[in-house]
Amino acid sequence: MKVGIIGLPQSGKSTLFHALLHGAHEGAVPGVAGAHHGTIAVADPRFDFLVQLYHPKRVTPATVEFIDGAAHISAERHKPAFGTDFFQGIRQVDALVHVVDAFSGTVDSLQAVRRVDEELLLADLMMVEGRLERLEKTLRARKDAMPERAEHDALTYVRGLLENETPLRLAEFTPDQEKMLRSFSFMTLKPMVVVANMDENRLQTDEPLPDLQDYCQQHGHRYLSLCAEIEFEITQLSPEEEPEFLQAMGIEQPARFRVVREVYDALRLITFFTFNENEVRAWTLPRGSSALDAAGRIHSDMARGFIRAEVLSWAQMEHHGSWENAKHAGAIRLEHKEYVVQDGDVIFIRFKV
Ligand SMILES: Nc1nc2c(ncn2[C@@H]2O[C@H](COP(=O)(O)OP(=O)(O)OP(=O)(O)O)[C@@H](O)[C@H]2O)c(=O)[nH]1
Ligand SMILES: [Mg+2]
Repeated sequence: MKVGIIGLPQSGKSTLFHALLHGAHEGAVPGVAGAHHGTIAVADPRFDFLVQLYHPKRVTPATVEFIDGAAHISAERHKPAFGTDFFQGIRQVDALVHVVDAFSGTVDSLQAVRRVDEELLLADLMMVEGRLERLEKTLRARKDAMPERAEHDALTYVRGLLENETPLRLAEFTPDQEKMLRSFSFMTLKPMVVVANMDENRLQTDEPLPDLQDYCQQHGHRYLSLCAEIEFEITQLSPEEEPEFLQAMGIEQPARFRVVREVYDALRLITFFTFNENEVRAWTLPRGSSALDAAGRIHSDMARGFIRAEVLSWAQMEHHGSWENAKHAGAIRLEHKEYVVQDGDVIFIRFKV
């Protein structure tokens, strides 16, 4: 999964990026000037619990790739210039983290978020108009060109939405429309987490930016506030120092947990776990996926030869302390293909090929 970090110049994108990486390796993004990326293991106490329990030879956590600086905005902070290369590095990301300066006192954070949102909307509108023009040319020549007609109708609907300043993530589409629109990688269709980058001294006051929070709610953005600078400091601490520092700062969880959780929620993703003596592994699936989807995620043979899934809910896993105890207590369920996988399920697929 890829997440693009965007925002106006000097809003704290790189500071947050490094806080999220938590020392993980970073590299330049080929072909995108100034952009960096890095992949982190998704921190998950449930995963750590399983690793402690089974001491497998190999551990494979879920991962997220973050890209910083791919959305290129030049010029000074009050008059940002969105170049034609603005979207170069973020077209293909799954979600956006939008960092806004709420620390310097010189930026109206609501306006800043609006400004970038407008730009994303305009980019979608331009793309739609370009495509519509070409479709109309085709349709003038061949009135009965069917797939073109359907695409034209769907894009006309999309254009109407965008002209009304409705981000596409708020719109309702039929499954057919959704499928057709996927190839456009529309920016306003991407889930977004707005991160208000707070001044270190205002972190502990509650409900700091109600206007921005309202705006986010109305536009389908997730919202969270943090102080990127402090989050970066946290990455410099030893594991022993961290809890004390967090407590002193009144931070319940560091950003690398919170941001990733919001992104997962925004993308409607869930995690399930598998284990044996060789490997403990976390897997990511769209919410609503079936046991058969889970099997297919692990191996196509498992999906083909699927018999049953043995499933232990995370609550039961915690309650019994191990798979084996849960088994003795009869807490492991046998589920069919259609079973809807729940976040945190520990799954063992029975299959035959
Ligand atoms: N006080 C304070 N300063 C911050 C915070 N986050 C970032 N800064 C400062 O803001 C400046 C810009 O931070 P960066 O992380 O480089 O911002 P950026 O968005 O990556 O900047 P560009 O890549 O140039 O657009 C730096 O001087 C940071 O030290 C914060 O939470 N509090
Ligand atoms: Mg930067």
